[in-house]
Amino acid sequence: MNIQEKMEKYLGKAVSQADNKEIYHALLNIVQEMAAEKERTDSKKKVYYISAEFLIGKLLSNNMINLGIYGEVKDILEKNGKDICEIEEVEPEPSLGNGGLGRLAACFLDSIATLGLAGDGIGLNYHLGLFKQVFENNLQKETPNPWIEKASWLKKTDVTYPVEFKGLKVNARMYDVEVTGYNNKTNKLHLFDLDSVDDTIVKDGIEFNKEDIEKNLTLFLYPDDSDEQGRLLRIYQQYFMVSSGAQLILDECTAKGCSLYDLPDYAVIQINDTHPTMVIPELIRLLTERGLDMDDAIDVVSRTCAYTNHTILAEALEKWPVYYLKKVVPQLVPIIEVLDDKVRRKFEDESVAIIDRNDTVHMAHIDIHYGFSVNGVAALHTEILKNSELNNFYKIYPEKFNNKTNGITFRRWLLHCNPLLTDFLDETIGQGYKKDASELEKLLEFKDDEKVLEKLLEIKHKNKEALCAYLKETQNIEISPDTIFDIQVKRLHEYKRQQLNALYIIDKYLEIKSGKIPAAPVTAIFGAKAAPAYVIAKDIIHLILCLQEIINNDPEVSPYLKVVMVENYNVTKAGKLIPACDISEQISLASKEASGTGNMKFMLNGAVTLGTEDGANVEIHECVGDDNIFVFGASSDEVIEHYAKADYVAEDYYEKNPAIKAAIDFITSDEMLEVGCKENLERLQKELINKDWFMTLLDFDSYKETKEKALGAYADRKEWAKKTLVNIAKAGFFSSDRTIEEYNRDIWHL
Ligand code: 26Q
Repeated sequence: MNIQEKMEKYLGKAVSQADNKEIYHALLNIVQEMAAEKERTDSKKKVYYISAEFLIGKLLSNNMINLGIYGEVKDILEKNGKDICEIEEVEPEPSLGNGGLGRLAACFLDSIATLGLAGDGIGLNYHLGLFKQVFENNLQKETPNPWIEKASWLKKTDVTYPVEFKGLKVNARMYDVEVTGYNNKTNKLHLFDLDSVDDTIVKDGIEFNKEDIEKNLTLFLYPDDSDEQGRLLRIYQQYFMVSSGAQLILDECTAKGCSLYDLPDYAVIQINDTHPTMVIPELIRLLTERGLDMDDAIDVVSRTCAYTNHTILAEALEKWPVYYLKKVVPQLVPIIEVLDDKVRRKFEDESVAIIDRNDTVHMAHIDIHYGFSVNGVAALHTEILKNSELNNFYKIYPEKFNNKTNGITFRRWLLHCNPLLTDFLDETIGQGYKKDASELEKLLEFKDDEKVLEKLLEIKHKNKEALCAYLKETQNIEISPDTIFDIQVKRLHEYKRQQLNALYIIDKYLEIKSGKIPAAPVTAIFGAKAAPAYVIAKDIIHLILCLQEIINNDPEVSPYLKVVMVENYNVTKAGKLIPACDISEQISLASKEASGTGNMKFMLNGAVTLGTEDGANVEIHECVGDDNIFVFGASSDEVIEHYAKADYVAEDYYEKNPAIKAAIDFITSDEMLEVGCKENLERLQKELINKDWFMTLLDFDSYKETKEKALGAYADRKEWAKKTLVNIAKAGFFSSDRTIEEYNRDIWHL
């Protein structure tokens, strides 16, 4: 049966007679069947990528691309008067991640399957995912994001595991999502859930009873942790995930005939940040229950687990008071005490202890002592871990530390989101780059080919037109594709410095008002969710929304400058924004962004980076050279020194730099107070003058100067097109296929 016949059999009618929803369900069904036929059965050793987040995005089109039927389906639909893009709209987006870390896990699953490696994901099936963001009165409001429908990518299985908390026994049920490889076998993402979870306990936004664990356990991703109840719930979630995961791993290995002593020959567990760290004591517990003595169990687990660090922000490193663990998972406490005791016997250095003097458990320390590999996610990040943040550990275990610079899957971030560019690359350099991303460099031969350069500009313009239409339809905002699209999309965090971009916008607005007309009109586009309890982050969103209202409605300014804050930024929206970008804003305070992966997506789609020497920006700079990136700001060494000396005083910059003063004063100007909330705006203003922990003002002048250079360079269309071309050509290194090959070569040995 061909695909059209299959569709019609499922539909019970002609494709032309079916509506978009019916067609989506037919395709979902067919794709799931095809994916299942390619399931892998044949491996001894497997990697288990365990993560509290998998930001997989919509799956239909990507699965069809990977199964090699996308083109055929698109044609069938077209012949029957249907549009694949409209079918895509029907699919809800699972929001099972916050941002980079979750999206990385999704890209990795794609690459593991594409490279034909045996590797499954283990995570949680959050019913309402991360909240959905809506804007009301220029403020972020949070609402639930229900994404699970009767027919979805989730396949309910009969596999269940008992999980025990203090005073509560539950059964975890496993759901599976097929992970298709590009022209290759299918792996699985196992998501654990609890049958008794009840969505109806959510009231008023995202409020719910945090104590009713049987009803709330997998309701939301990372529920608000601003109070103790929220933090305890996080521990419930984490333990639920790792206990079910550990039981699954042991079951699969023993089914393959593995003796528990040989676990490392059958399984490697990649721990995605510290959120799944309890898998270490839990596995030790399960192994001792199954007959190993403690020392053997510790040895086996230590040779099975590997840890990836994604942050150097102290406040993001997980530390749990022992009494929290005693309240939720008392069975792990004696094991963690043994782990701590062994460390204390071996090392005098208090800073490497697992349980500190305040009876707090440092989760990362468990991973480092009792895992065999510790990796950072970009070259600079790994160096900072080795030389400062984790230096005391590096001195003990230099052989464990290694770098794995992040990557992105080109299937989603080029083939799917930018078909125009993909087709043009196919015509120009052949299709080899789809399997071997380094072949993108063939594009460099065309650096002086006028036709190729013109074509790249034309594709970008078309993608900008498509974004304009989308923003008009979804947010009723009108922008022009003939302006420079300057885009900053990522989670809202002070260290990412959306506020620096906002101050620049205010500065520009004030210049235009005073009669200084910019050479080229700019559209500044933002997209960002803020954690519900992160007050200053929400104030920054408020600032941007107020600027949007003021600037876009000012006829003196809006011909030259517009501001767009995209609502509910997610994977789907990323797919529409990134191909349309001219300037990619990657402006974190140097040393703070572990890697970044948005930076790579923009580069691959021909945007030019405006960025600090931070995270993977450093490697992007090395790849494209000085002429094809705009770099500014203090270096990571300088920043680290400022923190060490505590000599950065924001107020000095405010007092001594008139442009900075004017921009910051504007935050509480009459215009702003007319559209915004006094309390929020004053709080943000005070924060910037008196604290500014992430040194926004330190880099203001250098940002402004470099941004002007970038905007100026855009005017020479041919030279700009060359920069675009070099960025695309050099993006091959940032394929997650390369990253996964390195994980396998150095850590997993599958
Ligand atoms: C921890 C404890 C308590 C509450 C929340 C958390 C928590 C939740 C999510 C801590 C961190 C996260 C997510 C982190 C994250 O997304 N990190 C990003 O990882 C990317 C992939 O490696 C990097 O590219 C980014 O630089 C890094 O910020």
